[in-house]
Amino acid sequence: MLYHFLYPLHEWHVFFNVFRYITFRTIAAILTAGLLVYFLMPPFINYVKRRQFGQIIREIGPDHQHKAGTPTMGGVIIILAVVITILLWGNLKNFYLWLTLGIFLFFGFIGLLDDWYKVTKKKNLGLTGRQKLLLQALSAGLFLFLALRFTSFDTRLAVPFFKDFRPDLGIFYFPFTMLVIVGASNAVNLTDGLDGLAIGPFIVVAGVYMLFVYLAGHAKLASYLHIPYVPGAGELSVFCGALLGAGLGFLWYNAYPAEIFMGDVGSLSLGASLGAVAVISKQELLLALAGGVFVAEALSVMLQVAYFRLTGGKRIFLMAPLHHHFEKKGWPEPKIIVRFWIIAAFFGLLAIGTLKLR
Ligand code: 57M
Repeated sequence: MLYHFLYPLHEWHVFFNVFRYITFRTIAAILTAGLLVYFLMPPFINYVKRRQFGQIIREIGPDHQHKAGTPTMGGVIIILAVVITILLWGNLKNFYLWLTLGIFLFFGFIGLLDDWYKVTKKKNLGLTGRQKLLLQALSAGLFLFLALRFTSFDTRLAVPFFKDFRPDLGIFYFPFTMLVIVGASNAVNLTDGLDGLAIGPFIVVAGVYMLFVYLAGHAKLASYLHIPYVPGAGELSVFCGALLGAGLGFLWYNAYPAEIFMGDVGSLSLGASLGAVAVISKQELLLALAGGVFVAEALSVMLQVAYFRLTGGKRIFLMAPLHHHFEKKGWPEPKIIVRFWIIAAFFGLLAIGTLKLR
């Protein structure tokens, strides 16, 4: 909004020219979203405590009983902060911005239903796993359809390290897009099992895509770096800035010992937004590298379940997802969390490093 009101004033004074720059608005978005979460979270925590929307801890698995009753659904404030920030600093004429915001909100809504069902034990609200996956897949399909219909977006796949190999997936871009967005959403959801364990790597990946989507939307830089040029994608840098800022603000309260959990409303929306940005920037495969921690966590579950079924009950890990394995090995929670952050930082740097390997 500020962009639309203040940028035109540059004819009156050159200072207002600054509102045109994506870089300026991205930094403003980081600060705005971070401060909004920082100041809005404490009253929300008090509200959740008053309403007793505390986390229910399941019996099986590593002992988390001491966490029972911890306020959850902090993702509601993350979403609120990101929406306000985008309305303030985004170029609201950018269709990719609305598409990505739509995915962010829809996945958040699915997560909110789940969280609400858990904290209020209202059976009728809980979506089954299949219903959730179907809704998520359909929304990802609609996301791609609208991008193909109303922008210059195409179905050619960009492959990291191979600058000239751009296969056109055609109709298969739909299942591919669904896999990226639904996969990212559920991988973040699985990872969110220790204080700060999901939001730390999320901040790293949001930062990596803040850079990549800016470059993808910049004709000269995209050409120089041999990455696909996606006209208009640069505006999503402001969105990634809002995600990063809100993530930093949330980490302030989710850091061990957590005062609040993000809930499925947070993990599903945050993961899906990373998937959506990865698709628009045509850097989907890169997400598997930048989000290596999320991939490792999701993979550990798939391998554990498959091996369990194949061997009639044997396990590869002491418990999946991966963070539970280290808990079972006796690693203190803060040590697991910070070590996952360190690995996430390395994956993020590797992802940025691929820019020079094309
Ligand atoms: C998402 N949710 C946390 C919190 C957070 C197929 C199977 C692998 C699924 C998986 C599962 O149920 N995952 C759901 C993980 C939960 O966190 C809540 O959920 C939101 C995120 N979706 O925001 O509201 C618990 O995690 C802890 N937590 C923190 N700090 C945080 O900042 O300590 C969360 C955030 C919270 C809190 O204790 O209650 C979760 O772990 O459920 N299932 C599992 O992960 C289970 N694994 C398992 O069954 N493994 C089996 C098979 C199926 C692979 C095996 O290895 O043989 C484990 N999780 C739990 N208990 N809770 C073990 C059993």
